[in-house]
Amino acid sequence: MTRVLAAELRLVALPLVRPFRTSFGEEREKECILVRLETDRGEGWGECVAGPRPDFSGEFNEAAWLALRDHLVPALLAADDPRPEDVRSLGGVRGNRMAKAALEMALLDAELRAEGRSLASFLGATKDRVACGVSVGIAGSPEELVEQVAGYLAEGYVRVKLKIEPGLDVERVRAVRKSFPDAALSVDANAAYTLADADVFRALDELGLLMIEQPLSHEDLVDHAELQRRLATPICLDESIRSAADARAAIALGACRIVNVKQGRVGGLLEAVRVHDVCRAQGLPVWCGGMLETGIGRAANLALAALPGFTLPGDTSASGRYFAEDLTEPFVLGPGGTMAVPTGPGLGVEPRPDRLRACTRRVERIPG
Ligand code: OSB
Ligand code: MG
Repeated sequence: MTRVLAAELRLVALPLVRPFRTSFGEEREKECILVRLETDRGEGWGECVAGPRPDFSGEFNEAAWLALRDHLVPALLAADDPRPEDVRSLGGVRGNRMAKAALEMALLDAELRAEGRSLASFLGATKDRVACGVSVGIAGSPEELVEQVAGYLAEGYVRVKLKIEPGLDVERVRAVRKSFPDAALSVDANAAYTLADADVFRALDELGLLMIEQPLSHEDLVDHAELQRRLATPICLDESIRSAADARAAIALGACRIVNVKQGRVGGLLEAVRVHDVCRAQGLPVWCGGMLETGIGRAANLALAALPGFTLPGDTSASGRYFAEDLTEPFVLGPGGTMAVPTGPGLGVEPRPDRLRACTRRVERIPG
């Protein structure tokens, strides 16, 4: 039995160590909403993966703030004994998955902390360390890209994902492949291509890539299936998979052979486990994606990535790949390019008060 007494929404911003450019835009800082729940059993923290603009998804920070403040949090405060599994249909709210995921994370954190149980153990983790890859933004030049990749490989990352967009693709990836013939490489197009880009895909198919992530529109599973039939390289879906039902549809259509699981994109950790379960039952490998999270969301991602179906390295990079100073104690890359899964109760991490103060743009408390 848990009673939620109040919620606090907090907009934070952290400068990125280097700009992160994708096919849909460039970020110089990480701006996101943190949720802190006060319950009769203690507090819990959640992080929303939405960004400042509706580009990766239709959700963005100002909209997620309103969805939380005016709809989701009031419904949570009105509920008797709200369970984490209730959050997906809380208040009859449709969509707004990233906002719901943040709230679910905070509720799980509060409950698990009260029980003294780690999130990883609750979700069904079978590993205490996870293999880590790194996602490399579109660089200023091929030379700059090769230099960045060299740095990440030297740090120990076991898989490198290159962001691509039309015109900044085959030549860039070839340059990296030539410099690192044996590296585990993948590319992520963030939905920037169409089936008319057959030449690009034919060329990428020759470069020994682990996968091509979200090449086509987030809404087009049929075209992804058509493209997958033409390629030897597995397609991995990210934006297209918003639920376990989407994963079932994508697999049934042959639209992908790998799935990127992001708890925020699918509406929470519990749905992320269901996506994992669907894929595992069908024999598809999954891996844990990222949204440049602070240490709060990173802790949740690492717990998820410790489930048995996460057989490929994730975008779960160390704090230092993103921030000079994280909100939490920093996550660091360890032996063999692996990172430790947090073992403390709940998320196993907390924001440092000094860092919270330094990074906060706005706070609003919603009393019960
Ligand atoms: O498509 O995976 C993506 C970051 C923001 C939005 C979308 C994506 C990404 C990344 C970064 O690739 C992954 C990370 O290091 O967190
Ligand atoms: Mg992606």
